[in-house]
Amino acid sequence: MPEYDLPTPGAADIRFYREHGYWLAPRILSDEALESLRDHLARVVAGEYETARLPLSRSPEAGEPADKIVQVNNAYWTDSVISRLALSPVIGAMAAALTGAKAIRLWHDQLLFKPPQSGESGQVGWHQDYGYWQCAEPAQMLTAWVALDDVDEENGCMKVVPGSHRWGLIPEGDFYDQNLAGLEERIEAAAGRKLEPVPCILPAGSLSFHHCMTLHGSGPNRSLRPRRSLVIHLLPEGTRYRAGTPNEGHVNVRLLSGRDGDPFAGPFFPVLYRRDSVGAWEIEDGAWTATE
Ligand SMILES: O=C(O)CCC(=O)C(=O)O
Repeated sequence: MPEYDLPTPGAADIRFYREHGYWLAPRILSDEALESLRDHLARVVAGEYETARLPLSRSPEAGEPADKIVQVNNAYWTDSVISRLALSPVIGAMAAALTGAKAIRLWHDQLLFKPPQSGESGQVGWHQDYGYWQCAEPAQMLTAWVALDDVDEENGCMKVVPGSHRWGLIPEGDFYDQNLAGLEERIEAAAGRKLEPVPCILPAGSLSFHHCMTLHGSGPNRSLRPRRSLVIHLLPEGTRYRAGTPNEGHVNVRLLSGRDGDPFAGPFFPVLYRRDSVGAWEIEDGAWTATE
């Protein structure tokens, strides 16, 4: 029996996303699914890869002390449970509703782990994802940020700047700059506006969505709790390769091996959801699943 109603966003939620550039979605994962995901995340962080396939990249390397933020890109290559979440048709259906896309594909995933009391070494600098993704257009890509723990300001939840998806691209943004105050000053000077971020406070098992132009970042984990998440970067179907941008070196350009104007498609950009391709939903292993 389903534990939760199928949480496709309604008209008011879609309006909210389009106006503010983010949306907090309800819970989609049961306690059982969360427990399994946390267990598999710990294995990936430790470098124990179930599939024997390596992730695209990671920092720090497996075996090095995990005393700062741990980032594993394309963790879904390494583990079946992580893969199931990264390719969830429910998340795809929500993203399709928010963007109006016919289908949603994976751009890449990013497992993020902020260890307890990791302080400023866990911070993520203010940035717009599109600053890293100009090799893809149009700029309507989005991210599903899935909380595997309760997240709040104490353990360094993500913060977004509402409405900033309409500000244009601000080159000062930098995921890796942990001097948040200095970065804020430079971004405010460049944008000619004040940053007024709001925290994405989420219970474990729920998620937020943000537009690829929305400014976001996060502060330190000062708590005794971990902050574990799977960040799932998504492409509306029809997003195309744009050659010759500052992000020509993005690994997805290499994975596509295409020409200017080619759609990002094929096995490296798997489909999560295609409208009308799935008719029914059920809870399987504690998570929502499409049945056909
Ligand atoms: O988890 C964070 O604090 C930042 C995540 C992020 O940059 C993203 O979801 O695009």
